Amino acid sequence: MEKLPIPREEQFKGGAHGERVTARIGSLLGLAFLICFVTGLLSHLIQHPPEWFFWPSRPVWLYRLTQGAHVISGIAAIPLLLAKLWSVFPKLFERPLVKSLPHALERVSILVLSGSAFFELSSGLLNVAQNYPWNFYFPEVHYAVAWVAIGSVVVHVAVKLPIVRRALTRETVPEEQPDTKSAAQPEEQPAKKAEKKPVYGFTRRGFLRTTWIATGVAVLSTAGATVPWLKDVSGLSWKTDKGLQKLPVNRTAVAARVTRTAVDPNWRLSVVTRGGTKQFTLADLRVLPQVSADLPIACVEGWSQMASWRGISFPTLLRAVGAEPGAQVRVSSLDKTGLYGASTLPGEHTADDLTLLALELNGEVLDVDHGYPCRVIAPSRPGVLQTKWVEKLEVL
Ligand SMILES: Nc1nc2c(c(=O)[nH]1)N[C@H]1C(S)=C(S)[C@@H](COP(=O)(O)O)O[C@H]1N2
Ligand SMILES: [Mo]
Repeated sequence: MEKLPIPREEQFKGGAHGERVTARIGSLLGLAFLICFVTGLLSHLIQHPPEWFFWPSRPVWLYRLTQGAHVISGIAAIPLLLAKLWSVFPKLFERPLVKSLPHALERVSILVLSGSAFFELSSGLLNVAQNYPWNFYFPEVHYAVAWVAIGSVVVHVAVKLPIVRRALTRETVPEEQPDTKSAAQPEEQPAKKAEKKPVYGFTRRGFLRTTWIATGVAVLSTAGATVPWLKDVSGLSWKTDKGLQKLPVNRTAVAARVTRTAVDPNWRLSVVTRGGTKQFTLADLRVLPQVSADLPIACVEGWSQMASWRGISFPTLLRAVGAEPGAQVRVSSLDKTGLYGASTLPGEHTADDLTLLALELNGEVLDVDHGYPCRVIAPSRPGVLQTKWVEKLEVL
């Protein structure tokens, strides 16, 4: 069989390839990755807090903001990554394959970088689509590979810094007017006059513009999952407010296998303190002082939405059992089969009057899918920690 000819690097002409394009797109991609990494790390720390970690309970939308930034920067990074890979695609056909040891290391590092970046973006995307075609526990792997990705980004940026600087300076300071800042400029190689390329496909500007537009469209069409005023724009948004009681349901009572236990008239809330255990019926809870609060659910799976909640504030509840607000509280659910059947409220949150054991949502008694008979709703917390179908609180 005849072999297909392998293309040569020089055969790729046109504006899509070249260091100026790569550097421009790369800078934005780097920024997107940085935002994604920092916000992802924050989310991880909130869910697995080490001793030294502190996360405030106010403003109530703080976690919603950081998680929204995580999803949006991740979505934006997808077209940017594809465009950047295409801009450097010819380098794949660079020959000889390996010129020297540093060159070999560089190529391997780029392989690791693209692989981990691609993995992070695609696994994140599948996660928001709530489609899990894998058999590993998503958050752990997504988190571990994030370190590989950010590490290789840092190495990559450090190695490419001279090229990036050269490419970006050439772009912003046209050769026609070298007098302006030239004194401050480091010595540059005489920049090659931009040669007129036989352009088929994209011009440089055209490719860049297409990249920015694709990125904008990707963001606008999905960001409505978390940005309220984009709800109507985002056709591809994965959650809407059409859900039960105007809030999406993340895991239903059927899925959590609590359909019977949640509506059992013998249900009691146990509150365990050092002094002993107190039990509350739903009627007992209803006669405690109730407060209302508008708080968002900000799901780590990429959607977030505001809702009106009503219930007993944690400080009130803790005082009712003789405990101090500000103590950590372990929350357990009737849901024993899932991964999110328990959570721990930090002291910062149990001292906050807006942290509720909610009985009502948007003016109605909680639907069983939203956590009836009662659930936790706390300000500035990831959705996974807003435990539904609560049966036990332990004051630690
Ligand atoms: N017991 C229990 N509580 C839970 C969950 C769960 O699976 N089990 N899912 C959590 C997640 S991931 C989210 S985003 C919120 C969603 O709340 P909602 O379904 O009422 O919108 O509930 C949280 N509480
Ligand atoms: Mo969630």
